[in-house]
Amino acid sequence: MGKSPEDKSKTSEFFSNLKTKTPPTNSAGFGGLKAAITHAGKYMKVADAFKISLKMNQKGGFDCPGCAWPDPDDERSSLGEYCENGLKAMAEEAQDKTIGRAFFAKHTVDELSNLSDFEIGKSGRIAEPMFLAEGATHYKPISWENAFKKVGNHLNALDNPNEAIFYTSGRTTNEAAFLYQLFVREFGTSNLPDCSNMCHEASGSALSETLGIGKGSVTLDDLYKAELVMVIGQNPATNHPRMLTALEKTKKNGGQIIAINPLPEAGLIKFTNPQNPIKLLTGGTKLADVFVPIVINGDVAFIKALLLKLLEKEKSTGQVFDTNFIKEFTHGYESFIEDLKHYDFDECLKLSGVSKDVFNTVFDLVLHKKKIIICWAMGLTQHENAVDNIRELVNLLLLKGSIGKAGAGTCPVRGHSNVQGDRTVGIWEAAPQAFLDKIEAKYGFKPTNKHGYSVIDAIKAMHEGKAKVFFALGGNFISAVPDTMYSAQGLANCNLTVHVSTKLNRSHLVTGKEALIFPCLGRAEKDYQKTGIQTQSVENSMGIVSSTKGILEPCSDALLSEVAVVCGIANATLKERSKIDWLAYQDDYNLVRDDIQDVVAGFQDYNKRLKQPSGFYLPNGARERVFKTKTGKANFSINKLPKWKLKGDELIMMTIRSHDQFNTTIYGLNDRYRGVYNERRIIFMNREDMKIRGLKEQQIVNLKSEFNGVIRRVNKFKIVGYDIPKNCCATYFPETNVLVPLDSYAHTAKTPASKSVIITIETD
Ligand SMILES: Nc1nc2c(c(=O)[nH]1)N[C@H]1C(S)=C(S)[C@@H](COP(=O)(O)OP(=O)(O)OC[C@H]3O[C@@H](n4cnc5c(=O)[nH]c(N)nc54)[C@H](O)[C@@H]3O)O[C@H]1N2
Ligand SMILES: Nc1nc2c(c(=O)[nH]1)N[C@H]1C(S)=C(S)[C@@H](COP(=O)(O)OP(=O)(O)OC[C@H]3O[C@@H](n4cnc5c(=O)[nH]c(N)nc54)[C@H](O)[C@@H]3O)O[C@H]1N2
Ligand SMILES: [Mo]
Repeated sequence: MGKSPEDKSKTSEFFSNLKTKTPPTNSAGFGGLKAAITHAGKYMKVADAFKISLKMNQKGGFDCPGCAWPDPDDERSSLGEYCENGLKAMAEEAQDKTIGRAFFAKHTVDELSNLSDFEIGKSGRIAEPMFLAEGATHYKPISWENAFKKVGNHLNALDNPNEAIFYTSGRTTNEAAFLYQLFVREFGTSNLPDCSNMCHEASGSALSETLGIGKGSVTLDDLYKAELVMVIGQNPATNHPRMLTALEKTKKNGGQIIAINPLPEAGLIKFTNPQNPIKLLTGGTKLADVFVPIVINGDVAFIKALLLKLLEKEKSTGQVFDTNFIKEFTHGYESFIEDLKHYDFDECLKLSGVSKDVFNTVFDLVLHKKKIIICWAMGLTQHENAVDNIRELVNLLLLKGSIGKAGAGTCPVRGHSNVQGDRTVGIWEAAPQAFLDKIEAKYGFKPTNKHGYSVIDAIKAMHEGKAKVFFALGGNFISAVPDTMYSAQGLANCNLTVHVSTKLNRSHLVTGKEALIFPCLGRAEKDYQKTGIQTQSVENSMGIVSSTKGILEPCSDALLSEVAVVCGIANATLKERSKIDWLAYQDDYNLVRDDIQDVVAGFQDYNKRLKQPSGFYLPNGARERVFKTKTGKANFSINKLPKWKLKGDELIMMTIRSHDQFNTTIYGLNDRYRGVYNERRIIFMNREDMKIRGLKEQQIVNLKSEFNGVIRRVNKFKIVGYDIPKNCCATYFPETNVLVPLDSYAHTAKTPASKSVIITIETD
């Protein structure tokens, strides 16, 4: 009898040798460079590492798959526009170890699931397509042709196209993503959940409603020109290291920075640019002028406190708000102010957990600034009231007229390198009718306008037996989603699960009755097709579309590009009933871009403009003060304080990334900037909270979450006392995804609330 899907989805409960040090305040510098080079040297050929570091994010080079931070339009560092974690991401992808039939013959699926995520990832790049038959213990090789047929047969055997789910992770390029959604829509469904549903969906919802565009409004140049940058709920030193170079420039130009975060994250406080040799020697730049140690989910309360004081000052001086902007460009000001007046300043400040002194410093900084940028990431989007968090920030920007002018605006810092582009070209379970009409006009079939499943709905559908085929273009679904046990059962209910992947991950081990692994080329690899080596394109966090072209030889001859996989499946599934010549696209990606330009707004002359060294900007209404909302104006919104309350010994827990991981890919077991070494099964706790509960440093505890009467548990975590506000705690994602309730998600956006999980600590 094999292991149950739930057991296979669990991360292993063994400990390494936890060591802790006082966390540094500074980031990058020599330590960062050294860590990057040592890491790359361990897993890839030195010559390849060197080649990669010089070409990464250069004009005409390839786009780092590490994050979505933009590259400077003009000057780029000759030392390479990369960072420690970008190089680590590349080393993972370009590692020279491969696994194929011999590896899978040696290890059963059950056996592999006993490994930690760190070990699974280190197995190597997948070298050939593999198939797991019903009831089998081992994956076996399969030809591409037979594999495509298998997918086609399963899809065509469904009673209804809506019984299939097509997930996307955000590394997929525009070309592959466009073809994928086109195939899914021609097949007859809009079940296109993607990682964005778990990431910035709340930003998209809030920004579309208030500003008429689900993306940020600023460019890098705006960041350099801002008088004030607020960085909220984001840990750039680890997750967007090149952002710190931009913030360094903000400071140099006289701008100021406020960091709002439960943790005093290194780098936000001080940063040494690894590409500036003088700074390496002199010890870096102080970044944040003020650090606000907010309690988890205290953001709406804090911003409301700020709005209340600004309103008071506006009433007495008339010089705080941008009244001309408010009159000309906004809607809903009066009702917003009316609502705001009902709140009590002291109560809001108390809820935020911030001291009066820190508040006053922030208030003085915000009061007279006219060019404000607010940057945020998962610390704001992964709560039940995530949409409110972001709308409240928009209220602040609108009052200050800080939108649609140089040095001001919204900056949701995106995660995956092309997550924004994927949505732009149609990976959307709720695509607008105008987009569907364009598809119909171009291809002559009518795409369904019924909204498809988002991630949460997809999990429920699989669990309830309403979905039978799960297909993933990239990603690691089982480890990324909430409520691991419930989700594992959902996947196991499927007849077929398919993953297009570069590397082995847990989702290949928690399978449907049958399973396929499709190995694909990574970003750094050359994509050889009939018309030569292909170029692809991606869109970064600031709406710039640029080209990316691999430079290394593929790690195996049996790999296909994602474009070729999608074309192969579309061809094998739709056959004569398709109106599209699928196989033509894979020979020449220029043809895909010609189609995108006809269907998606803003892509005119796509092939030509992609040749421009820095790519091109997509249109952005908010940047021009053209607000495409229902009212035709920028909308103020009314947001309430969050309702949750802790009972008894409960704590509120955020699940965060360590410095040594990319989402579910674990590079190593250290979290250098937080002073943690050799271990991931830890819980960061406030030292007073530990004392009250009689808990000691490094004590082993179990964690329990209770939501709507359902209890979820995860065992064996070591306590690390940390500088975190009282009643708050933090653990790493994905080890504690088991505790995140499926039904706890952001209203409107359905982003899982993985930064506000209510837990209790158990000792046995
Ligand atoms: N090296 C590396 N780079 C990455 C990734 C990676 O895993 N590794 N992941 C990529 C992806 S997909 C994404 S989405 C981004 C993620 O980038 P981040 O959002 O920076 O990642 P998280 O670790 O989730 O960090 C959330 C931050 O928000 C804070 N926070 C948590 N709750 C709250 C709150 O209630 N209020 C406030 N104000 N702060 C809060 C946490 O202390 C933490 O500093 O990074 C991208 N880049
Ligand atoms: N508790 C908790 N859960 C979270 C989060 C959190 O903060 N807390 N964050 C959420 C967020 S922001 C996100 S974005 C999701 C991430 O969810 P996903 O995007 O699903 O997960 P990743 O870990 O980024 O996916 C890694 C896998 O992608 C494959 N891969 C890598 N490169 C390529 C490529 O070029 N092509 C293909 N086809 N495959 C490739 C590799 O096999 C690798 O194992 O997780 C979410 N889950
Ligand atoms: Mo993300």
